[in-house]
Amino acid sequence: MEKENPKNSKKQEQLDTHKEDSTNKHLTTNQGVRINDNQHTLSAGERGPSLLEDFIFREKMTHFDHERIPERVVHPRGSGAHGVFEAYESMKEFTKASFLSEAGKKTPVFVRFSTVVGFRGSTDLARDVRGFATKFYTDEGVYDLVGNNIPVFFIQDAIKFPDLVHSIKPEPKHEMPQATAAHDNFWDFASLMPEATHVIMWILSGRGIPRSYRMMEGFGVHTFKWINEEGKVTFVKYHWKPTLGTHGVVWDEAQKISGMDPDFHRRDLYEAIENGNYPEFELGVQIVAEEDEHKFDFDLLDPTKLIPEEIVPVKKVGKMTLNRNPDNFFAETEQVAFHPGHVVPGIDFTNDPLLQGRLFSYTDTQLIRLGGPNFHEIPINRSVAPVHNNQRDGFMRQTINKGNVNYEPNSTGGGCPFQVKMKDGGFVSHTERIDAHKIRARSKSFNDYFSQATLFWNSQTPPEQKQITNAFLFELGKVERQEIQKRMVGLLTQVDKDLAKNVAEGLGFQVPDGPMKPVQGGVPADDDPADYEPVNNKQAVKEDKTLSMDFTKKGDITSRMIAFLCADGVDENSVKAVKESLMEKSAMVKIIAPHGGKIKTSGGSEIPVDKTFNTTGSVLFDAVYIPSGAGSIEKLMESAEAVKFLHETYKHYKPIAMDGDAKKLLKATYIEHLVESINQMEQGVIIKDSNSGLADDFIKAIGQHRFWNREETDKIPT
Ligand code: HDE
Repeated sequence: MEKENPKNSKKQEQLDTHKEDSTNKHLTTNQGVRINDNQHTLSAGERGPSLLEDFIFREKMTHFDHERIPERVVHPRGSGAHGVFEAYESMKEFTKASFLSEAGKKTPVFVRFSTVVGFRGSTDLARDVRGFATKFYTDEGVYDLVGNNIPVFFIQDAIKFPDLVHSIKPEPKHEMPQATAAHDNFWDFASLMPEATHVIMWILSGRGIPRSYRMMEGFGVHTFKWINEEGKVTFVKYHWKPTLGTHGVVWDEAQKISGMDPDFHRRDLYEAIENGNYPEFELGVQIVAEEDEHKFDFDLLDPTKLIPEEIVPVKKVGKMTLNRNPDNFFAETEQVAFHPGHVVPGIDFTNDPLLQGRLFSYTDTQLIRLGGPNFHEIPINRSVAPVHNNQRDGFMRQTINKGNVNYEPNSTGGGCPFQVKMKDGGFVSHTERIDAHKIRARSKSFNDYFSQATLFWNSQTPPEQKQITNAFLFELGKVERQEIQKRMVGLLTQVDKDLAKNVAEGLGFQVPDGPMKPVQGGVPADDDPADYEPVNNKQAVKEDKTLSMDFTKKGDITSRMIAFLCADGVDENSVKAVKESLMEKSAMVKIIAPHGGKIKTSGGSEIPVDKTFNTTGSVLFDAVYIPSGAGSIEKLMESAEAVKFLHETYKHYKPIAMDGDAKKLLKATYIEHLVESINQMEQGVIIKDSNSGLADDFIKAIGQHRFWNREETDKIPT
């Protein structure tokens, strides 16, 4: 892989000027006064009271007392990385945006991935939408693409956002539960907002519990406008496609990871970058000519709909490589301020009522979160394009504006800074003609709530459908009021009859005939409820394979975590041969053993142990390998933890490889009878000698990610 030099960018130079390095430096106060005692408060005698005049103590404590800033009201838990975006070809035909103007053009970026609901310290593996926000430091100013890992949203109008977020956050009475939608308030809201049904299908699929931030897609969600030099408009939908493919974990795993390593995604991103396995995402766009705006079965302005790739393919326009971890989490990842309204010439908004509301909300929220109007001056937020205007003052102003002129037009300042002449570029809004009444209403073209939910359902493989059904049983099973469960299942009857039936049966009631009329929610008081009747089966495309995660790119095992279960007496060659083959393919190998320190091999050499059964578990790995060695296998057979490791790996559909006699370990498990009769390659359990092609088969199996065709996984206790 050709590695980008992480230091090589204008943004990097700008950030470097703000960096502090205390190597070989004295400790000082914030005023630069050197401190010679950082252990004792100034006091009247050794046993006497502290003195108010101790400015060193007061300054240190005051700063500490003010360390926290309000967390984001949504997306508080996140992880960031620096990188570079490189355009594949000129997109000038469609947009004058300079970062897309020529092949090979590079633009520095900062990305923040996040969960939406959980607080800042919550688990990464919550079932949730993931934020995928990218700041492009373009030579024409900052462009923020503030997207999610799911292409559709819960609601159609921004005015419902506070209700949505209130309903999904912990309940106000007791602030429970944390980082989950599985409670009455959310499902009450969702069951009264049929437009949320589509996004719910996505969240309850593997997309809601990604394997890694590096292995999820990103979407701009709304339709945006691109504008070229001639002022011609084209509609676009943005996609980020991870080069490692799109992968998820299963729910049992997610819950266990949350206990074992709540920082799982943060750690994965950080370590991958430190190890040089730079995450890569290709930027794609679905391009729709302006004159085709109305040719779809849904409204392009409706953020609860996607354009099936079957109709409009995704054109790849560039690649983003994340190649550097932030130096300081707070300064960079916490203080970064995204805003869908940060656009550059060549990019414009559509009238999507959700997007329009977002254009207000993001600056507003930064004002409280970052404490004033100068957040654009925080190093991570600074544009690399020069900033000149007459905005002045405010909390924490950093820029020292020279001169006596802070208004325009002016004569004493030579008219500077002056407006850009049309011929010299600058941002020009699309001169869209609007001729309308001022009303509070939604276009009827937004009313089809279910057919894309059905499209999504139909596009899933049977194991994926089973996961979604189980996820409904978990989420709705946590709901205490049966009328809410029933109302939700009523909506599911519009998506798929079998899904509704299976969920109803699992919850213990008869499937309702159909959706119940929204009681109060969803329907403005003096509107005709008939207007809100769902219109099903409008969507012409009935199935789209790109909606299934099973369709994703496979085969690349870069950075996959492989556990080697070993104990004293392991065969050194059996470890070495497979480890080398895996590492050649850039996978990461960890030796897991019953005790720490080193294990003795059958030949008398020693192998350092990376983790013990006390400090790790199968859920933190992508696959497991059992090297041979009679002594080692005997000890593992006696270890309940080793047996559990294997059970879980099988239950979670992950590849297992065993070198020759290591298969004796199966005798201590519940899976022996399952493994005996299977086709090894088809079900990802490879038992052969390490010198007869085991590593190659194992690598192929890991590249498949999961083996959903395994049998009786429900019956395996873990
Ligand atoms: Fe956001 N959203 N959002 N959102 N959003 C915020 O802004 C909001 C929506 C998204 O890593 C907040 O700086 C409204 C859709 C991401 O810092 C806030 C509406 C999409 C992030 C806000 C939406 C997003 C945010 C909270 C409905 C996908 C995290 C802190 C009208 C396209 C960015 C902040 C980061 C954050 C408002 C809907 C993505 C309150 C009002 C749709 C990735 O301003």
